[in-house]
Amino acid sequence: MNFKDKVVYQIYPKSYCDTNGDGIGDLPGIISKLDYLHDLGVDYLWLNPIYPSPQRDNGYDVADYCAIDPAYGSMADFERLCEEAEKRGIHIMLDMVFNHTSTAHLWFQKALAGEEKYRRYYLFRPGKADGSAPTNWQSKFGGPAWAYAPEVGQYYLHLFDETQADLDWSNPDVRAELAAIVNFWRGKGVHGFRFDVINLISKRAFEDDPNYFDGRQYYTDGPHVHAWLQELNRASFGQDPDSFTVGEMSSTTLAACVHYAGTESGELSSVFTFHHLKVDYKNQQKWALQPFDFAALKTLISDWQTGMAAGNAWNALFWNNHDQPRALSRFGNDREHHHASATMLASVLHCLRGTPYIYQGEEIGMTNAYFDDIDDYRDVESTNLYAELTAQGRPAAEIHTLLRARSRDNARTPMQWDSSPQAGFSSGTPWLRVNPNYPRINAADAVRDPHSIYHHYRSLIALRKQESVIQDGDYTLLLADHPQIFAYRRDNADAELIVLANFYDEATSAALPLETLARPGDYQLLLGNYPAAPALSAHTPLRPYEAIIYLRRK
Ligand code: TEU
Ligand code: CA
Repeated sequence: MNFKDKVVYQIYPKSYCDTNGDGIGDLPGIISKLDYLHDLGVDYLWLNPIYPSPQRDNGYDVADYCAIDPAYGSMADFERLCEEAEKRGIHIMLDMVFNHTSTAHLWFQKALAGEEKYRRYYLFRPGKADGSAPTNWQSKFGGPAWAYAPEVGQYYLHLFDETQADLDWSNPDVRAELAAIVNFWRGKGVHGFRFDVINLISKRAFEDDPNYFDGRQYYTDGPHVHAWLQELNRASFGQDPDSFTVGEMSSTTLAACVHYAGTESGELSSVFTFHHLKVDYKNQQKWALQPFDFAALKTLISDWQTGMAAGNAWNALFWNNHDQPRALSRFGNDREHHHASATMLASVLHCLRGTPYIYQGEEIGMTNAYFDDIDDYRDVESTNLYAELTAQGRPAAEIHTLLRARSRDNARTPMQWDSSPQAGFSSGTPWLRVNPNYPRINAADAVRDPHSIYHHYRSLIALRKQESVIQDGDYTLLLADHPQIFAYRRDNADAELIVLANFYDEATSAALPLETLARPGDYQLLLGNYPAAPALSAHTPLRPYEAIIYLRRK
């Protein structure tokens, strides 16, 4: 299937639209918004997990892979969602959380009850001679990555929360179960799959980590990961010529991703990678703040653009998801330049080579939540951090600064539909507070205003479908050393595209080396984010956060 002209929209079901007033978004709510999504022009809807779950990690702790959590609706609702979406030419993409299950899953319960078959589904290991955990690895959510199960007399590995037990993929029964789950959903007409932290499934060895302490070198891009993905592909989605898959790759490398998402690899269609979203991490630490490193951002995006193309592999393109603070609040200016910075970020991303993802609310310029009360937070990672740093004696104000910048709840606040109470998300009390800026930032206003951020996204989606150069053109970085401008060229047999974007509050100008351009007069303005964009010249002026896309047809 050709997916080069497709755009994916990510829905966080819990926060999208609540139709029965329990404060939790649901499948009927998504169905009620399909016309909105169709008008936007997206092709796929990736839904975060909707399976029965204790919700300790908002559904990434799956208790049953082949059912719908009653909080979201029924299987009949899901089938209706698929049908109604397909009627509008939209496909559903489901989230497959296969590195771990919830400890509430029947498999784990049977393991605890002493069934040998199921104990072998997980990574139970004896403690060290002194009774301490088998290795010193740290959980990604803080604390040790091993928990002791007295029922078994051993520890089990959990790279995430202690209620998320890692599966043992080296057990062929496990791999067969997982393929059967994909096939179950294929049977419902699902063609799209997103695989959660799929590059962590192959553990290299269970040893103390002397270097980084967290253990990631022992399980990231492990020895069998490619073989197991190829096997899963053959046993499930690879049998469907219309399948489209994306793997979430944690702390990976370009070389590994060329395999994961290589056209000829028989693994996945595409990958999510995160290097470009760590440029504001001080010393690679999520909970240490620094202004984003613009030079690094450009280099990373460019290296992945050219490296994946050279390897004949395909990338996902995204600024936002449910785990990231809002990019607009992070790389833009969500106060004085709300519209310009939101549309600039969108323009830069949507003209790159790869599949663009729009995370719910991004298309209307939703911002970080900026909560200042720990009771407003729901995410286990945030509440764990608060407890941990408080215990270390860090002042509350300091911890709040970190959470306001980095908490995953920044992205998870309810979708802002209109200016009615609770932003039109729910008639009850939302599970997570609505951002108080909804009277100003909401979908109803955005759809009405032809110059809104929403309409800019619509135009970008339409352009990808119209212009083959956006789908498959070669990428070249321009003005590599410019401290404010991200500029690049896309080029194929049909056309040449030039994108100029100012990432900062101050005006500047793009001095493109004229010898690299065909006659400047040949470039037409395709899309700008300010009224009256200038023509392309040797010194194209750019206002704060201005982004301009030019096209030259061949
Ligand atoms: O996330 C994987 C992951 O490692 C991160 O994005 C993580 O949330 C972040 O590093 C914490 O700082 C995936 C899901 O997207 C996330 O929501 C889940 O919590 C996680 O896997 C476990 O299933
Ligand atoms: Ca509901």
